[in-house]
Amino acid sequence: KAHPAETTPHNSHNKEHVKNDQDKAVEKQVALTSSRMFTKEKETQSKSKANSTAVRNPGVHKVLAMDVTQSPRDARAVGQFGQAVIVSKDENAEVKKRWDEGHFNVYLSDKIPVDRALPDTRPPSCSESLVHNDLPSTSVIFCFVDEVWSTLLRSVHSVLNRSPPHLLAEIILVDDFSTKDYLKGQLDEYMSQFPKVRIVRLNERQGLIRARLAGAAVAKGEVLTFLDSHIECNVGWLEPLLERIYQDRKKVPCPVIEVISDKDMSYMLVDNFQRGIFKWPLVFGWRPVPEEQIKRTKMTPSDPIRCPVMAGGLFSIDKNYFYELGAYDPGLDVWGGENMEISFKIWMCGGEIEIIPCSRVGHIFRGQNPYKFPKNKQRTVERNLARVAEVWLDEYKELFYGHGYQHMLNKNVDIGDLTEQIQLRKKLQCKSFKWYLDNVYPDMVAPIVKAEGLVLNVGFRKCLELQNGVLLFEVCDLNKQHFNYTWLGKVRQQDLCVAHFEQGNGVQPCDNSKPELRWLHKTYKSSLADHFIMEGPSHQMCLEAEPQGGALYITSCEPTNNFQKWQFTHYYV
Ligand code: LR7
Ligand code: MN
Repeated sequence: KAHPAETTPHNSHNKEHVKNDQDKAVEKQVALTSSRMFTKEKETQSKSKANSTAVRNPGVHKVLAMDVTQSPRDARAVGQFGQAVIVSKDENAEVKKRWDEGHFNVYLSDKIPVDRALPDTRPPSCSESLVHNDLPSTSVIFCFVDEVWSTLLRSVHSVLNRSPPHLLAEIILVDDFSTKDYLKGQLDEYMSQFPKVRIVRLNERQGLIRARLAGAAVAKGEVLTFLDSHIECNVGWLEPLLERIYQDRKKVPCPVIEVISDKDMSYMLVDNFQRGIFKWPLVFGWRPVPEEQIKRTKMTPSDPIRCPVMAGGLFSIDKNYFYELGAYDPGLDVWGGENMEISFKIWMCGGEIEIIPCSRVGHIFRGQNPYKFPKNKQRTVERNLARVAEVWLDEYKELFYGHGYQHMLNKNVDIGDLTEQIQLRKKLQCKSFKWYLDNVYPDMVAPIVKAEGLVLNVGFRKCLELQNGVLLFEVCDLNKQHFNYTWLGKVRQQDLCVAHFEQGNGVQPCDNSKPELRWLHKTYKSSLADHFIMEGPSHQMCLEAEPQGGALYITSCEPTNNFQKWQFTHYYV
């Protein structure tokens, strides 16, 4: 399918749009910077239209820095240009009182103009970089539950004021069943002055994932841009994102997420070359791009940054591509994990996630969610993550469960039906998680097992062996005594696992939900580090080789007993 921008003539989506002064100013600026190049550009483009992935020509006009707030309405108001605001001592009680409404300084937010100016924090070359005239239009989707009034307004105004009108199809506010009255009639009334703003109301709490899906379902723009409801888009934020999608519809660009202080509401610049990553068990984090890579690829501060995982809240995506990818797993509840899901899906199924340094958006980072979770927060998030792990992680899902989510494998934990998600991955012929690690996130250390090789007894230098489904203790022989020590504590040879002895002959078919196959070894930080410890209901027991060297038995643990000490040939953690 062709890119929407190729089939839709410039501005056709925008028929009803009434021209205002800002529009005219934009047109003038575009005309000035591109009048001569435009015809030529059009010709060359039509030649390459057949192939939508072909790298396009550079753009034709400079990014529009059409920021009306640069000469603010009220220059003396607090917080202008993203300055920190110090509240006087006698206001502290009020600050405290209102803090929990949003888990940030709500009192202060209410004092700062909803259209305050921001410092232009882009790398200097960004204002010179060129973008195309016929970029796709976007629907901006904010979903929110019980968002603070002034913050929600500031988010919306920042989009209205700093987006070229011809590229902003609409702003969709999805109210995820808020309980606050001001988010009803008062919000409708306020927003009615902006023809581009639409409000969608959900009649039960869906959580941010399904709320975003509800917004996307009614969006008219060619691109979807998702934003949190407590952000401020900075100068020139939109065009660099859309330009990237215009170049390649499978690119999913994210702005640099800058920090709006939860305490003094100041707008803070973040370090260059940061990318989104995850650590086990699927915990999102920021890490600098490896120094070596910056040098090798001669990266400059304005170059797009390939990003293994997105933070989740702020990105643009071609609408058709979003649906080709099956959008979000609608089985994800309330909050959490959807950023992992969409990131793995994008990379493994042929797309790319990038941070675009020329696009910058501030976000209020809060210590706590200011809204209630319909069910327990931890259980909601871990259920979401387990869904993602089951669908996308292949054999690496053991690393996820092995980092603190062992209990999720319990047969009575219900993570819902995954049939459709698994089918989708097949249908899209997505690559393996191993491919993702090797190609997208090669600096991630992810050994598939904790240890492997022979399992040698320190006291009596013989090894564990499985023979006809029985656990034996024999002269070491690498050909037949190779075991894995897995993230879930299994001592495994192919499909067989060493079992706690009371449970039979010491060997059982491996099954991650069986606690009787779990042995603590090595990572267990105690004097028993190299023992195989079997945890009983009230005590610990250890695997021991009989001093004469024939038999194995289970007995109470003794830290200094060498006949209870076992070593794998290789350890990876
Ligand atoms: O049930 C809900 N319904 C909603 O509509 C819960 C939340 N929401 C709304 C909420 O009002 C807000 O606008 O969804 C948006 C995101 O919720 P936040 O602001 O509580 O999330 P966060 O900023 O703490 O968390 C990050 O991770 C989330 C995981 O599900 C989402 O992906 C958020 O969008 C994401 N935020 C960012 O990426 C901003 C940068 C944070 C970082 C790192
Ligand atoms: Mn947020």
